[in-house]
This record gives sequence, C-alpha cells and structure tokens, in this order.
Amino acid sequence: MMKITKARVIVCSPGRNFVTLKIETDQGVYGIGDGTLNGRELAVVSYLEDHVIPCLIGRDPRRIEDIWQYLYRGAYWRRGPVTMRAIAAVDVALWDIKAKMAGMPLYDLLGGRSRDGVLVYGHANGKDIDHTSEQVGLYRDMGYKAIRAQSGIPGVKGAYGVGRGDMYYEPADSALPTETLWNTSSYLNFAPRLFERLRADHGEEVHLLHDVHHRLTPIEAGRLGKDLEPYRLFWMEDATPAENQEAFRLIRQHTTTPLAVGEIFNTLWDAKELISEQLIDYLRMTIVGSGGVTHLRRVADFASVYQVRTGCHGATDLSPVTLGTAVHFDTWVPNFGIQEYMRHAPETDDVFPHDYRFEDGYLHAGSAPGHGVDIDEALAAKYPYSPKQLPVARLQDGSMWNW
Ligand code: EZ4
Ligand code: CO
Repeated sequence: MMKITKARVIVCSPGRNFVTLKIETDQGVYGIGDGTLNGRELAVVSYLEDHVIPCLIGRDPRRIEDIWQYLYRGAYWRRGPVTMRAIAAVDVALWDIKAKMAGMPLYDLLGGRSRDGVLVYGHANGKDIDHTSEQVGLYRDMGYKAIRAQSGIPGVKGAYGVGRGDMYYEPADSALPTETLWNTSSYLNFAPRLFERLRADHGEEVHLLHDVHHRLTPIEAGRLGKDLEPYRLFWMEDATPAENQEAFRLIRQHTTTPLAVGEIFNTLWDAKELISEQLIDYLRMTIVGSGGVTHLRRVADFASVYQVRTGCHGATDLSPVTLGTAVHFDTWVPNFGIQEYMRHAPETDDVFPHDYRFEDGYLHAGSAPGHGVDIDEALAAKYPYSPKQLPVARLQDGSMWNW
C-alpha cells in the first residue's frame, strides 16, 4: 500500500496567474499538476480545496484510473471547465508520481516515443500587415517551421490576437474585462489579404495557421475557408462557436481549408460528432482543460479511428506543468498533429523549473522521470495572485459578441 499524505494548492502570479497542485505521498515521492483556468482561477482552487483534496488523503496514488473515475462519476455534476481542470490537476500529479516511481520519463510510461521531436507553432502578432509579416520573419529566424499569424485590422479596436510586446501575448489584462470591438465584414475582407502577403513574403514552405477565435457564423466561416484556400493554411481554428457540433457540417461543405477546434472543450462529449463525422482535422483539447492524461489519451485514441490529429492548446495560461506534460504526451501519441507553443515569461520559467527544450522548430521532452516540471515554492511565494480577466467583445452597434 502506498498513500497520499498531503495535497496542496499553490496560487502564484509570476507574469500571470497559475493554479498548481502538489500531491505528496508516504514514500517521499511527490507529483505536480496544473489547474489554471484563465480569469476564473479561484473557482478551481475552491473546487480542489473544498471538495477534492479531502477525498484524496489516504488513497493509493497508483490507482490513477480509479481516482479519475471517482472524481468524474463521483461528483454527480459532470463535466465543465472548473471540474475538469480540478480533475486534470490531480491526474497529472498522479501520472508524475507513477512515472517517477517507475524511473521513466512520462512518454515511456505511456508507450514510448513515436517521434524524435514535437512540431510546434509560435505566435506572430502584428498591429498591421507589415508588422505581422515582420513578426513571421522573426519566428522563422528562430527556427519555427509553423507560425500562427494574427493582425490588427484597420478600424477594429483590439482585434483578437494582437500582442502588446514582441514575444509575449497575454489577453487576460485587467481586473474587469477590457471591452474590444468586432467587425465581421472588415475582418472577412482583411484576412485573405494578410495571408496573400505572408505567402508572398515567406514562400510556400512555412506552415501558416490562423485563429478566428469563435467570431464567425458557419456560412461566414465557409466563405473565409474558401477565400484562404490559395494560401494553403495548416489550419483555420475556432471558426465558429462549437456548442453546436453540427455547425461544422456547413463549414466543411464549403472549404478544404483544414479545420481545428476544441481549446474550450472539456470531455470527449464536446467533440464526439465533430470527430466521428470527420468534420474537423485537428482537435485542440489539451491536458489541463480535459481531465488530464487519462481522459485526453482516450479522446486521442477515438480521434485516431477517424484520422483526426491532435493540436493541443498551448497558450501562456497553460502553465509549464501542462506544457511539459503535453510534450511527453505528444512524443507518444500516434496521431499527433502539432503543439501550440507560446513562450512563457522568464519569471514563469524560473518558478517552474523544467527540462523540455526548443530546438529548430521542435520541442523535446527531457529524460528525467515524471513529466519533468517542478515548482519552486519559495520563488512562487514572491508572486502573489493578481485578479485578471479575459476581454469581452461587442459589435459596432453595442451588441455582445464572442470574444
Ligand atoms: O485566447 O488561451 O489558440 N489560442 C488561443 C488562446 C486563448 C487563451 C484564452 O485564455 O485562442 O490565446
Ligand atoms: Co485559439
């Protein structure tokens, strides 16, 4: 018998807010998990501290599947971003413990290496087309083989994805949500011009990606996909909100631009028709958002049957713990597509010592037992929680829209 003796939530803000779970055992081995939910961090903290941790003490940490089922079925109130992040935090910490006990890097425990490195895409964000093209150049110089491009649009205040610095983009910027503006027709005219220019400046070799961030209706998304076909995007992401999975049938009928969706999904049930009807090409679900390694590998296996590949969300609000775990997962998962990689601020990297590394467009998992990411608690304590929310968006006439 082995026992969980203690579990603690650590909230810190080294550059941005993170919720980290540390699970300790009677054998001295501990595991680290991430439960960060951007703009709603304390809801997960309460879920963990008030409802989950008391149930964990005394349990055998080796029984990962049973603990997952206990937390999922046992909650009665299933699914949702808060619940599934709390479950993910526990699950990842338990996989970390198991891999450390086995003396293996997590990818070995999952089934071993399927590839040499994990293809990642970086974020080029510019205030206009010239600036965005310049930023794409910067990422190419750093060795990136795949680059997401977002640009400011003339007349649209705070269009999605426009950065404030060169290397870091963080949308959660204010204690109360910043109000941004959206204009669909300006965007639909602008986006094809952006990619026409990027192909002219950077050639055919580099993979280009784009995030619509839920702003279009299905028929508008179909039109944009069609207009972007000449520029051969790697994917068009979150073209329309996906609460209604059927919406993607309409988009699919109109374009061969590959489609990605799912960074806000929590379980397989959010993506079941999208996958089984082959309405998408890449699934954006990730470890922290979807109940951890235990659930995401089940989703990935289901997706593999339909030739849907993974494209894990990897924005800066996913802590280095999630990124590190994702790199192990991606090293193993047979139907890997690509991994998003937004670099963390240096303060974040200092608080979370890790052994993954970027080289020539790929992330490489380290060989330390576990997922390879730790937390420096003394340093974390120097960065107290600072409330920040994501923006909201309105149309020109003042109506609320999807941010
Ligand atoms: O806006 O993670 O593809 N990446 C994204 C992100 C999300 C943030 C929200 O917290 O859409 O930048
Ligand atoms: Co996105």
